[in-house]
Amino acid sequence: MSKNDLHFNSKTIHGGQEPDAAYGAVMPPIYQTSTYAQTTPGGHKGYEYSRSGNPTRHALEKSLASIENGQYGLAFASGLSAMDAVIKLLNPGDEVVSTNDLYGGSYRLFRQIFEKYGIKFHFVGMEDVGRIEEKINKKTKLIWVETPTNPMMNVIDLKAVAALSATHSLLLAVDNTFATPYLQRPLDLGADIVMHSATKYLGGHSDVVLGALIVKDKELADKLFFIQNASGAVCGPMDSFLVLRGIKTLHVRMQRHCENGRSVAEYLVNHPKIEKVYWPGFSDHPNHDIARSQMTDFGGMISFIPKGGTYEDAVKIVEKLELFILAESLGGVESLAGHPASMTHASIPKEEREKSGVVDSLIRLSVGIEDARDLIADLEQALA
Ligand code: P1T
Repeated sequence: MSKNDLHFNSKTIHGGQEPDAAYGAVMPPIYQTSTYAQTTPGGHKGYEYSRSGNPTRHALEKSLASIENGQYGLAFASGLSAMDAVIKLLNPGDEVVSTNDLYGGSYRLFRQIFEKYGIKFHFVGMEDVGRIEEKINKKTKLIWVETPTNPMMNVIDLKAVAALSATHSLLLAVDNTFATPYLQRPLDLGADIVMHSATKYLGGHSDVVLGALIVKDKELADKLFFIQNASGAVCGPMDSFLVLRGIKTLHVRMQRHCENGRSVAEYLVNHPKIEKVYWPGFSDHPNHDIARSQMTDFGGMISFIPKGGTYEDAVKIVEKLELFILAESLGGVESLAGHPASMTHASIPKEEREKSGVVDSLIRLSVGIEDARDLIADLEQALA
């Protein structure tokens, strides 16, 4: 039986995994070593230096490839360092078309690091795929998509973007952090590269920072492996172990995140003090049909705006929440609340961020896997 032919809920546990060769350990040992003994120069057992390769990281990389239906997985020190490796595929003068609504740190990496090296970024609302085409010219090399977007929960039609990308012979990279492969598998829809902040749902327990890339194509994988080793932003063995352990329960956690997400979204949308709730599971969400067709459920990320909301109103609510912890990040077992304008998206200029809807009164929730009744009770008291 090939472990790569298993159903998703088995691949999370077995995909790419074998008991450890030395003693049959079912979980790979944390190979906490920087280097490996050689019998003669070049005479080693497959590993020579832990920046280039480490057995614990390798076990994680094989799991990542398996759950995203890819061939090659690469694990990095953080989500941003995984993105950094993708942009290093490009050369000065190249152009990128990116989602306009995306994690503030991704925007900062593009604008404040890579623009200095002569790479140009266009930010467009990709709900209308035609807007991407308007920005494509001879210098365009890459389309960068985040879907669902952080924090506005727009859903982008990956098949349509992949078709456009193929027509123009571009690379298509998809940040699959919010959805995870439990909900959507971009490589199956035509993407070339899947990226994760594994810090979030893949790790799942708010105890590790790690990033990932997954690809199918050998030539592309080789270029990325070269950058991973040459630039050196690798994750350590302990962090690799933690994410590998997290992935083993991804499917059960995601199921509950989705159920609780639905309960919280439906509670909020019926609340008299709430102006607007952004969650792709609502039938009147502008991209609901695409969400239904490319995702298996709608996830546990929700943003909302209180009625007549100001910056102060939003701050008052997040400060009053008790079970929802006010914190950056998302995707852990515990529920978190965030204020994007002052936290995760503060590095995007106000004018730019408001164009995509990230107003001062917006609140973002990462709905955890607690009992939904307790989460709703917490929101009830905070909104009272
Ligand atoms: O934090 P890091 O592991 O480097 O990943 C960056 C990143 C990339 N892409 C998306 C969609 C993300 O949400 C993130 C990190 N986001 C947060 C910390 C946040 O609270 O939104």
